[in-house]
Amino acid sequence: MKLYDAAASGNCHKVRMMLSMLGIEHEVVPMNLPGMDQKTPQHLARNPLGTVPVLEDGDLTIYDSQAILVYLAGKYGNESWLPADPADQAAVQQWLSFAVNELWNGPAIARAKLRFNRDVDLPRAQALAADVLTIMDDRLTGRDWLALDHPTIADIACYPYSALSEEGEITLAPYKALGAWFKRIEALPGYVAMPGLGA
Ligand SMILES: N[C@@H](CCC(=O)N[C@@H](CS)C(=O)NCC(=O)O)C(=O)O
Repeated sequence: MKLYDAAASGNCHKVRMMLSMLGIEHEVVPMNLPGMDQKTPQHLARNPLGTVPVLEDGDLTIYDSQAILVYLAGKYGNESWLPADPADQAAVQQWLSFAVNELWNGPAIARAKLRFNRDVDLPRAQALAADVLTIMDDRLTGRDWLALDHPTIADIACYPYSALSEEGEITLAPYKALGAWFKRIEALPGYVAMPGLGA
């Protein structure tokens, strides 16, 4: 299995965590995003959006970190990471969508401005981030995991960009339940850190 990866990418970090937690051997292919490796014809053939992560498993190529988590959990995980029950699946899917929409447009975009000088509306992203982190903190008050009563791919998908919020100059101090959840994720067997995250 091959992961086209960028070390500073939270989306790639989700996949690195899942591969490690499931104990899946794989090769990491580092992509230089400022050097535009992701826009070469070879990579656009893997992913027409020209982004990472991309996973290759034999003849299968998958892009989008959420789609990759669904695949890895379904093919290589046990049912607890992505349950078969439709109501449970919907609960997980809500948070996968939250990862792509709210977490990306809030904390991830604020970080993109301050770490990578992306041309984005920083005050708007930071204001959205505060709303998004409040929603997560409220959800995690009195419960351990986002979607169900055990860890699922919803937790993996939502972790990197919420935990990296301070790189977008969004303080995490007020969000106590969120902070406790970060620690629970970081204690899961197979957790891997990335710069700015975890031990
Ligand atoms: N929804 C996609 C987003 C992928 C994405 O935007 N990846 C970024 C790195 S975090 C990227 O490749 N950026 C380079 C570019 O847009 O040229 C996912 O979850 O994988």
